[in-house]
Amino acid sequence: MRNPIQNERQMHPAFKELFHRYPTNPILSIEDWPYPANSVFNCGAARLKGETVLLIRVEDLRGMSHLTVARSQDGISHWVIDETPTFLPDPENYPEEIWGVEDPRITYIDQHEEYYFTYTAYSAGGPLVSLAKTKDFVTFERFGAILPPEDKDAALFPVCFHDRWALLHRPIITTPTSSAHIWISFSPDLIHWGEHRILLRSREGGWWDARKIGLSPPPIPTPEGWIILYHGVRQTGGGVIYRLGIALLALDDPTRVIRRSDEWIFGPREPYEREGDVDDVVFPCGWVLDGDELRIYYGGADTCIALATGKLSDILDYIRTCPQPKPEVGKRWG
Ligand code: BMA
Repeated sequence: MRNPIQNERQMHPAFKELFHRYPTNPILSIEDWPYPANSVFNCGAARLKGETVLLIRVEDLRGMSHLTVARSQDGISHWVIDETPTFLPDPENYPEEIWGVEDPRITYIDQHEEYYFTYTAYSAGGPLVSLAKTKDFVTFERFGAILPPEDKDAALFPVCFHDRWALLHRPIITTPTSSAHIWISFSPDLIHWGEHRILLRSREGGWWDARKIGLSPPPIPTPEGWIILYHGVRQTGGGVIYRLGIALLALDDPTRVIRRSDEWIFGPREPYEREGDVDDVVFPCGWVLDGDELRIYYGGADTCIALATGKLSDILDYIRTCPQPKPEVGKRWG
């Protein structure tokens, strides 16, 4: 058990919070579940017919994950949770799902009038990126594995760039330094992916996002560019800390990073983020934009689901003050 004083750590009053935690967080936890399971956490989010739909990672009592849908009118309370698992692993037809399905990220594709979601399939060879689609979060169509292991933290852009779809994802490169960066790849049909390149690098040394970063929710378009939120993983003597940073990509060319925050903008602070199955983790896979309000749904300590809200206009004001990273041209792959 941690020292409770540590759990109540507050930021300096001069620190301007971009995201405010919902006061009665967590908004969903295992106590709310209609069937026995271990934990509910990282979830994708979407709006469907005026409701907020969460596609939630549920870890069962064997340790393997499936996805279950919860719906709410206000996106905060009175969640109606499917009585049984909504999207179970299907290892007979999709052997890559043998150890479960995890961490969905949902993108509504206007052109197809359907929700596509990437998720992590936990294969015997490691995690990889799979894709499925749905119109209603009741019936689903799988496309199977779209990228081989080890790769995860993937999300689609909702539009094409010069007739090609774009995907952000995070392969692991096994080198002596074992770096893990965010990559971007392109596809003519959402199934076959190529033109791979590194988009955003994990930093080195003492940085909060040294060695390992990964995309959090799918990119959001704004007149100034695509906003991406990503998690950075800091390895410490006491374990890992998952925090969030932000970046802006050019609207017409998502391979171009315009801004990237040096500092993290959100990190574990409250007890439900600091203590759980995996301590010190905030892990959003979904967000919903409603006017100027951005609602972020995140897993707390791999144990519950919490909500934080921010203003898109404040986030853009902040991003404009962030440094412009050097272009990737000529840098090594790794
Ligand atoms: C990452 C993913 C997430 C998880 C996080 C912290 O690698 O597996 O699903 O929330 O680790 O344990």
